[in-house]
Amino acid sequence: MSATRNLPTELDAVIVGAGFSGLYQLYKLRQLGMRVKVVEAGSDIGGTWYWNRYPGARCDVESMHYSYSFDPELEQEWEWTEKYPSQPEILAYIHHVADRHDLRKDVVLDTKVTSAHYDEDSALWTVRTEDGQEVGARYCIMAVGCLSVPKKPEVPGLERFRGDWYHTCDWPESGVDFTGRRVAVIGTGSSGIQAIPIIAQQASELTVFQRTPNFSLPTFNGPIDREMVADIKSRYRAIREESRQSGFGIAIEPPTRSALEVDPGERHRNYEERWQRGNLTGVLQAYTDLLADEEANETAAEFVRGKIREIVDDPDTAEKLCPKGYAFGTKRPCLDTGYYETFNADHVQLADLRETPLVEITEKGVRTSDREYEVDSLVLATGFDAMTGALLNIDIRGRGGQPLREKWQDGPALYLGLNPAGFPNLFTITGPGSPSVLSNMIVSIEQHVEWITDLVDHMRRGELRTVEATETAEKEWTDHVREVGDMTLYPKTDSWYMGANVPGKPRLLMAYLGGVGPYWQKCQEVAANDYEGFALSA
Ligand code: N01
Repeated sequence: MSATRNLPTELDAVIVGAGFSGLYQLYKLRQLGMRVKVVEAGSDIGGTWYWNRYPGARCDVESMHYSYSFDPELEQEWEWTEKYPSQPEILAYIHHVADRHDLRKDVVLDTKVTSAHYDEDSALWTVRTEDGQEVGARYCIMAVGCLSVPKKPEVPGLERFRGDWYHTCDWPESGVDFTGRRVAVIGTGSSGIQAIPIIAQQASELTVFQRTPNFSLPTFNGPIDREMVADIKSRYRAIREESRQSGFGIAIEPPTRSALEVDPGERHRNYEERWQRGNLTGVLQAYTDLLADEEANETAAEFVRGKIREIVDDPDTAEKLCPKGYAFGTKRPCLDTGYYETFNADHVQLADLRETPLVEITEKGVRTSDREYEVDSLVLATGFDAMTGALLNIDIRGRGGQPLREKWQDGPALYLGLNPAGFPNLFTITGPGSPSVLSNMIVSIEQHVEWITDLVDHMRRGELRTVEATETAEKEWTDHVREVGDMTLYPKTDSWYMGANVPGKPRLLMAYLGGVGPYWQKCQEVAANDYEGFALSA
């Protein structure tokens, strides 16, 4: 635990959020000898992995690739136990890193940042917290996470419900035992799909309320393969570097052929072999055009549907679970352990909200257009106000007092996904306009933190006071992000990547699809060219 909940009144930098990104940023800025604190709303460190404690929570990047690379001894010493790391194991890892580098002493917990205002005369940020504290700092770094503001379903009545209810991303630390209870789960994204099989093992009855069926692939999770671990550890440096240069932040052999130039039999065998790998990139990266061409995509989508029809006994349920009408991969695909199989159990039923929409939550349960489902417990797996939600929840004001909310009313605009013009010395880690959620997050986090740290070091050495993106650079980059996105199928699908899950939110692709490697190269070029596109002043 941190020593105190009190912030000093002056710092060199304030970091908001104590997840993977905030903790690493603290480590790096402390190396520069700066006075830094991390301010965290939660009661402990861990960010996403602190809050998302729902049953079955697990990362869908393999353990050996979902860890920091900055500490070579740590990566040799740490032993993951499973192919995919569970939430408790990732949290234990984060705690281990914090202890190893004595990070906790500079983390202020249970303290929510409510505003960050820039003062042009002093060139300082004033950061205020819900409990009335105020701190001035040269730099303000938003490490607030991309998926940290929960979204509830837009239906009335939750306050009337007499049973107990939970959102997957704010789960009780003591856990929940559903034994003998009638449970409803609303939402079939990654969180719902991971939680449902575990809840089904406990509940006496489980009803899954599905609006949009999702594509989900099996993890084939299990004890980690020790030979593979030894092999990776023997060449970790090279693998990390390859990941940094790759498309999605995980080194894989890139595809070379179109799905449409391959004979259907061979294509099926290829998909089958990749399905058995139990990862996200296998099937999705089988061919060059799966995320760019509808016809090519349909071959993979139909392969997955075939699997669903094989696994689920009841043909009617299987058909309802089959995703249709959008391209495979353009809504975040899921990895599961026994998800489709769960629907073969007699006490599990699927309520298709496309046929009978959700109307309200009642005192006793959930009402759809055709009936009321009485339940004891309700689980909301309804997702997040992604990418911009956590930033816009804070009253951030830049030059001339301009609110970030006003600047972004038509959607987020930042240069390189790192800094919005008009907001000097404010940085976002894995912000909109960077590869972010369309990459292995830890790889992208490390890139951003290191780039920001180098820039701050450059500023200090040159006795410079402010750095901010120019309007021109910001516009060119934002246009580029959109153009690259438009070359893919992503913008055609209503997804949280597009902001489409939150009513009224501007609809645009918020992550950069140009690839982790090319993006990183661009960031390095910008730095090498005297921070081209940024205005630096003394
Ligand atoms: O949220 P989601 P999530 N009525 O937005 C439904 C990461 N993550 O928490 O699709 C009825 O994906 C909504 O339906 P629809 C990962 O990046 C990673 O599951 O909008 N239904 C959808 O089914 C992931 O993508 C991991 O039609 C409503 C569901 O709720 C991201 O977090 C694990 C509704 C929300 O799905 C978010 O995942 C978990 C309404 N009014 C999460 N509103 C791993 O690493 C929403 N829904 C494995």
